[in-house]
Amino acid sequence: MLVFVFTALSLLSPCLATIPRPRGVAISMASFYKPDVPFQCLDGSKQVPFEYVNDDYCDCPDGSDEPGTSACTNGKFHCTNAGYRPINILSSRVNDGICDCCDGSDEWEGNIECVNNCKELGRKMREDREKQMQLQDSGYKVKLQYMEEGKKRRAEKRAEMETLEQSKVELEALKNEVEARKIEVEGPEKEAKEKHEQAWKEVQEAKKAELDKIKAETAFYEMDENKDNRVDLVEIKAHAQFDVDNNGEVCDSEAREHLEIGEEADHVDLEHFMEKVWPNIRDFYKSPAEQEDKGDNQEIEPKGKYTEDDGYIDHEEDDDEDEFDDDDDIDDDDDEEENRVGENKTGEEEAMPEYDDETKQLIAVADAARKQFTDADNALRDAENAIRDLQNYLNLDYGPNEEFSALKGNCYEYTDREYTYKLCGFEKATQRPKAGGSETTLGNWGKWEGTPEDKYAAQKYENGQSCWNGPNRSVKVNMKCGLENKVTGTSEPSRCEYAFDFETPARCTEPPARASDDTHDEL
Ligand code: MAN
Repeated sequence: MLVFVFTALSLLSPCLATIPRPRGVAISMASFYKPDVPFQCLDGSKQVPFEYVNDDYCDCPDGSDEPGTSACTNGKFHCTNAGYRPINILSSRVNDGICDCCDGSDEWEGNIECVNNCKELGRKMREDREKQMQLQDSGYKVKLQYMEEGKKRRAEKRAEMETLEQSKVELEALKNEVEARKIEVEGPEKEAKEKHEQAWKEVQEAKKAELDKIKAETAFYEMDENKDNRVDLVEIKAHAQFDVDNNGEVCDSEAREHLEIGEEADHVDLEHFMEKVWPNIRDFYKSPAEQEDKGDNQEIEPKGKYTEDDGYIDHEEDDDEDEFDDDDDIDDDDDEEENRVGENKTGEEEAMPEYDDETKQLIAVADAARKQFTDADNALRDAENAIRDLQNYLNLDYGPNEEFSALKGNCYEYTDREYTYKLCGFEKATQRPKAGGSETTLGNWGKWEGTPEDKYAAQKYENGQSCWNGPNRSVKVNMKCGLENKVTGTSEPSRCEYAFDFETPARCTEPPARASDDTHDEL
């Protein structure tokens, strides 16, 4: 069947009205289909008589001779769709019983009745477009504010940075100055403290030596059973602790060995005892009371001595006063029973006496210098930290006009069935199970990752917590124009690789003038 219909365009456009066109041909292609001349297949492969166009027989390899029928499998049918968008469909769909064109022109045989809903679709399209324009319009206004604020913020940060760089130089100089002063005054302070401490140590050692002497004398008189101011073999043999070979008795040689005397002697006097015997036995010597296991906790105190002239004599208190033995000393008590070197009455370490006034003064000066140094050091560190923060801010790319800086320091949440996701702009993205549990870092700010033409279409947050047997988590944030900053959706397209949809005014563009409307091109 020969099908050849010309579309009348005379009502719409006087210049196009003169070009009739076969069914299924777009206006732009009408000039290739001239009724009076043979038709040249559009691929240039051959020429056929014009009557062959739309004669329901496929002549051209590219199907261009049958734009209005389904004869060629590779042909294209053009739907004019007046009031909506013109489209090309595969000509195999012509008269296939399905309405593909909104004007119904593909079903011209009438096998099915198509409703022309192009106008309705056109209206809807214009409404959507209008909404989009309004969105872009309003969003762009916010974006302009973002741009202004972002630029201002960058300028402020730069200025702040300059000021801080300047004060850093000053703070460094100050720190060096107070450090030198600190070193200078710490020298005399150290010297004075060491002098004081050395003196204290010497006193302690003297006291210890004195106590040891008392212990030695006590031991001597304890062992001197017959009180003849000598310790002889018999007396030492009475002490089982000198039974070196543990055979149950202290034999002569063991006694002599301990007394450090040869075969010819059988006793020692106090002087020999103190010098030769006591150093060897002081660590294990037990008084008779201790030997009987009754006096474990008894203090060892000088018990006095017998002299041939005076009988029993008490040990005197120390004769020499030292610089630390003043009246206030905690150990300076009449009740000597409980005094021990280095310990006070309660058995605690005896505290070193206060420094003298001169040393105290040196310490005060050094303390003040140390404080000045610490303050200067802290101030310098604060400045360095602030500079680092500013540097981090300034190093980031907030878009061509700083518009994305509005996202910096702000977080946005989105909750789906299982998790609450959070995006903190230019910082990180996290995931927290709704049912409770710890937060998982999905990624830290990485880079812009849009297309080469549109770099700011997406952000990448990377190096999040590692996925079991998988990659470190990461998030791609796809950004589009919206009236406010918000995450509008999240997904995990592949395990531990997440995608967030994010709306922000920063992505809105200045809408073009509203004049153009491509629905009218074939009206
Ligand atoms: C957690 C979540 C999921 C992720 C699995 C991988 O359950 O982070 O999103 O797919 O770990 O094991």
